[in-house]
Amino acid sequence: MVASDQAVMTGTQLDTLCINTIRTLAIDAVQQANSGHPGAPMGLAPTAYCLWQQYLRYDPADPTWMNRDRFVLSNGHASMLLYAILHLAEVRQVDENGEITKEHAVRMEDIKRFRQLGSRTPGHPESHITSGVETTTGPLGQGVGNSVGMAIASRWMAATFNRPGYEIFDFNVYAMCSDGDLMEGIGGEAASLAGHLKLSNLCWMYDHNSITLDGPASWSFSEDVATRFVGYGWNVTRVSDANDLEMLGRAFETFQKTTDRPTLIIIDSHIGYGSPHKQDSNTSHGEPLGEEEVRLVKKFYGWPEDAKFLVPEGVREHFRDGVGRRGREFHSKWSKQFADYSQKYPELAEQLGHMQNHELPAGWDKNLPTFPADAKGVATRESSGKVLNALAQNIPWVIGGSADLATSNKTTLKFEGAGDFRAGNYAGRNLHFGVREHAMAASVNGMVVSRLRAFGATFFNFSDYMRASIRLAALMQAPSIFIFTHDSIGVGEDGPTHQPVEQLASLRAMPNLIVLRPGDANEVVEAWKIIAQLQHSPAALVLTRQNLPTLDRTKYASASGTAKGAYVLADAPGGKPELILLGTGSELSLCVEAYEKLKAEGIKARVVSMPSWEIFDKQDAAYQESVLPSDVTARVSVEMAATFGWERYTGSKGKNIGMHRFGASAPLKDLLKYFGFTVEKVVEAAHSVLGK
Ligand SMILES: Cc1ncc(C[n+]2csc(CCOP(=O)(O)OP(=O)(O)O)c2C)c(N)n1
Ligand SMILES: [Mg+2]
Repeated sequence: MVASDQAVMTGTQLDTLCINTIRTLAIDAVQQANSGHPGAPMGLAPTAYCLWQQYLRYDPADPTWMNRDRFVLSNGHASMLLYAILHLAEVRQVDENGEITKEHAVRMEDIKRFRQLGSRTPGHPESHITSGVETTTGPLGQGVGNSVGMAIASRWMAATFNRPGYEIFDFNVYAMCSDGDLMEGIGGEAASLAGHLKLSNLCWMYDHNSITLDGPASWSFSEDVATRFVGYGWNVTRVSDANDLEMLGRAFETFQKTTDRPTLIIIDSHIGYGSPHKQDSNTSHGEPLGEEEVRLVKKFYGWPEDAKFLVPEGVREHFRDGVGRRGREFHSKWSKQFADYSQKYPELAEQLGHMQNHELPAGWDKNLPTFPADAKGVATRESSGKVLNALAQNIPWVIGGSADLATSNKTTLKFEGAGDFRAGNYAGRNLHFGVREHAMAASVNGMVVSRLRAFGATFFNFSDYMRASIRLAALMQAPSIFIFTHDSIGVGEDGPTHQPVEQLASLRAMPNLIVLRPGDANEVVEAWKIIAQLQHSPAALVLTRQNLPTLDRTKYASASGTAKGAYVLADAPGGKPELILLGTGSELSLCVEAYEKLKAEGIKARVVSMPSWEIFDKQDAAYQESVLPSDVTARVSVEMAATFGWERYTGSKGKNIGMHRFGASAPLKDLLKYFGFTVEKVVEAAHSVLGK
């Protein structure tokens, strides 16, 4: 081992003590849980300590402070690093109502119960569980993706809310990441986007420890990361010894002085620093050290070998005196300024208040369009674009864009002043994500946890590229908005590579995601109203490319039923059907046509429009029974997608018309016929379930 490996360099003894406290807390927690990764926290402790103690503008007494710097642990497997820091910095827990409690977010008992049921220290950081955790991480690459969205949010909020003499927003975003984060495609997409947007408020700290789970990183990762990031337009700097606090400090200062580019700090570190037996071996390091090794490591750190979960005297005080005091000072200065600002700009302050709580401003639903009955109709992507434009005018913090398909997705905000978000024009509300679906979704999540209502759009088929980020939005209860158009074989000539089949079923299987597939323009309006009001769930809005008739709502039920997820659109006389047709999206009008035919035949049919399974499933049993009476077992669902799951609503005696293979490249009308999405086929299925 070289000399510099022996101890924390250039700091005081107290610095060393604090750093080794972080390390040993991580070691002990992982050992006690008999599960987790101690190595990364050990190697990264000096970096995290240096950042939090000296540079991060963060008030542990208020983890909801709007202008706090953000710290993201993208290498979420190093969760104990974050928990130890949150514990030592005494970050407070915030309750479900957004109120700050007297409790610490991570108490010693939580550290002792690392990875146990109900603790605030789950295996990977989860932002809805532990205050101070800015975003949920673990799937590598997501956190760095989120950090780009947070940096966008900081820039947008500054450009939108700051006023001369009132720098209300100028927060920086720091993301720690590992080899895995930079190997992942999303890491590259996110870095490319951040460089393009010149987000100089963004700093990634790359733990260059030359090792991954399977063995040396060189087995699978040999590119020149520095050169790659220079190519992305980043400022790249290097800290050749992760234990050198002075060098780390200089790197953070370089970041803070850089005003035209994001900064990557490459930090050369040793995994499991201080664990000589492990660090040279190729065995997995993602596991507890073992009791014997723990003792050796503690000895190496000059720690009492038998002490467990030890926080030596002076350590907490030192944190209070460092990040605690600095944070309090920054925050109180800011609060004074914000009080003045609120006097001078009450409207803006009010907006920020709503934003902070994911609340809607008064008049959020004014001027929403309504669509007259029209047999030729309009594509739901088209009506959605109109509603989105109205909503975004009413809710000034709705921003977003598409992954290079804005013209197709109809997501462009066209009203006066909407503008484009670009390097140099950070007030713009139209984001251009480029062909980077995954980073788009992750950065939308980053904006949403920064309290914007951000949206991202692409073709429905490419939702697969975003799935990992959609899942995290759902898990962390972030009301991100995902807009998907071209939702079926209705795409036509582009063919099966572009025609979604299984995406609806797969998104419906995701907990806490609200999937909405409105059946006509007026259902689109209602769907958007639902989305606007979501506070703890993301939404996937699934829309057509092709025109759909706008149903005559004087003849059929009002689209307001959409609010219940499913509703009776057309009914049998006396509300006593013998048959139920269920449809969503573009197949709704097909059900209506079939209904009219069946009616003419004297068959008592009902049409149920079912734009959202999730919302319908939340209704009480009486409502569900009123829509789908259990004694009516003759049921047919129609949806141009995999039928997987529809049995739940159509039962064992029902029939499901849908897609049982990939689509094909052909004009839409030929596909509809070929795959059986015709009135005749629906009528035929109806006869069959009725035994006629
Ligand atoms: C998307 C994803 N794939 C795989 C994993 C499982 N995993 C956890 S850590 C890790 C790699 C560890 O190597 P590195 O990223 O260099 O982190 P280090 O061990 O050096 O801290 C892997 C593959 C994951 N968390 N996320
Ligand atoms: Mg590594």
